[in-house]
Amino acid sequence: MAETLLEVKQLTNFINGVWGESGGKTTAVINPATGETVVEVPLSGAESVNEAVAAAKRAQKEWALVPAPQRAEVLFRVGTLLKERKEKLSQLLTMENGKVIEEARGEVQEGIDMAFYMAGEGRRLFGQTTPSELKDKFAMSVRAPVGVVGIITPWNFPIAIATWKSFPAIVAGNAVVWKPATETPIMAYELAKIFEEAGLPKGVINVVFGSGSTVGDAMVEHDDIRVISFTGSNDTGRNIAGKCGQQLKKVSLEMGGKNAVIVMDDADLDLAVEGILWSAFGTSGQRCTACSRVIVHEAVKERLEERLLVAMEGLTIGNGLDETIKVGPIINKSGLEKIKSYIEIGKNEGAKMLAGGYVMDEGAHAEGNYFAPTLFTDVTEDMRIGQEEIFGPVVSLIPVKSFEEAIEVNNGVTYGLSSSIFTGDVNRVFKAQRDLDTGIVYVNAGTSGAEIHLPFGGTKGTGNGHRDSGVAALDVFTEWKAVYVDYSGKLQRAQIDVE
Ligand code: UN1
Repeated sequence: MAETLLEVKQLTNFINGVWGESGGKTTAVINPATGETVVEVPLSGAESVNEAVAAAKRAQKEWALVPAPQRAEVLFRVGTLLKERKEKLSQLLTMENGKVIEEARGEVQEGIDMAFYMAGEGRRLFGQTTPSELKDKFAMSVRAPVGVVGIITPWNFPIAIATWKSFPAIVAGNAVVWKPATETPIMAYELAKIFEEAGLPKGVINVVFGSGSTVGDAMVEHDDIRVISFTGSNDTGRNIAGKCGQQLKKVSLEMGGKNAVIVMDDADLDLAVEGILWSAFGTSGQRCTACSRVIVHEAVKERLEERLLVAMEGLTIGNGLDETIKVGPIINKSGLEKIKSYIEIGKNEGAKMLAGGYVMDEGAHAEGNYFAPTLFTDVTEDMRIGQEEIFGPVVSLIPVKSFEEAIEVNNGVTYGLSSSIFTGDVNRVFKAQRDLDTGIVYVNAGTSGAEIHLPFGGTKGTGNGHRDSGVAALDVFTEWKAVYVDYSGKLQRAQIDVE
């Protein structure tokens, strides 16, 4: 199947508008549903990063001079091409990442939406005018591009997150060096081809495939990259932040969550079950926004458990290319091992396992990385399974006695990405949106499903105050420049010559 959708057996870097030669060191991209090799991806060295940065630096100077509405024209064309190729891209996405085809289509749609949304920014990129304290003087703040930006994207949303970062960077007049995850490089290859066809000048986007420790580090350490935008693991993010801090380099981090759905005693339980199922087991729990805790009022705990268990029985697990499958595989063997280890941790901590908890490796599941959707109950706040990100289809029920306790438990983790509450009480709705301490809050919906025109990101251990997506993304990829134009014809000193 991959052969018919993908014309190459080995991907190559895209630097200065030129596709590299095949050969050199590579690693295999494995379809997590079947164990088959889909394509080979290069493991580039630091010299490729140097080349890409040099190309980006040259290209950026010209690109920044192109009027923003014209820069946006390229994004309109990118959006149109993404739309035309939506089905092909979705199939390839399922093959490299494993997510079920319906979700893959949703993810490509996120990229299409982002293209048209950010293209619209080409006619806005709003700055501000402000009165000057002096006569015959004009003051304004404009958004200036930062120059060359480095983006490092994860395997769980290989196209959506890449578009959240590259589109605002490009429309704002920057050039990009992009390191996609080696597990899912096909989306990067396809998106780079689309940029090329859409007429983006050479060097404005450069793709360098390779490992975090070589390519990622070289990007982080390169003096000419002025911003790093990273989505991925907490350890890597902290490491990047440390290095960028030393170099006074701007860094935007998005590093996961321990997101909870709160189910109050007055909740519509059937709706809550649907919301939990979708956000806990969609993408096999491999979303930063995945629900991995359910904080449930004790009055409805048993009823919720019963209904969840029934609903979980209806989850079909397998190759996501089959339209009837609801839950796909785990990205790789080490992902599976991590999930397995948390099952042991949960059991040892005394949590009660009501369903799942095992690797599925028989029959149709023999070749892929499948894990049975798992439900723990009687989890307490202090347990590791209630605190740490598992990144798999494992959800922990934590019973509470009141609304106030639910909020406290929700906020009692180191992460702060997304939270949700199911309740029919309007007062609780407004209190919850104020008191839940995450960057994203849902009412009567699960914890996932962010829309591209709103800010995406979180508080505490999730990030460092920046946001992807939405207009807020422009803050990452631009510098505010204060511009004063004095038309009085004389020297006017601020603070001093004020009458
Ligand atoms: C992520 O998991 O890092 O809100 C991104 C959502 C998706 C994006 C998730 N739109 O679940």
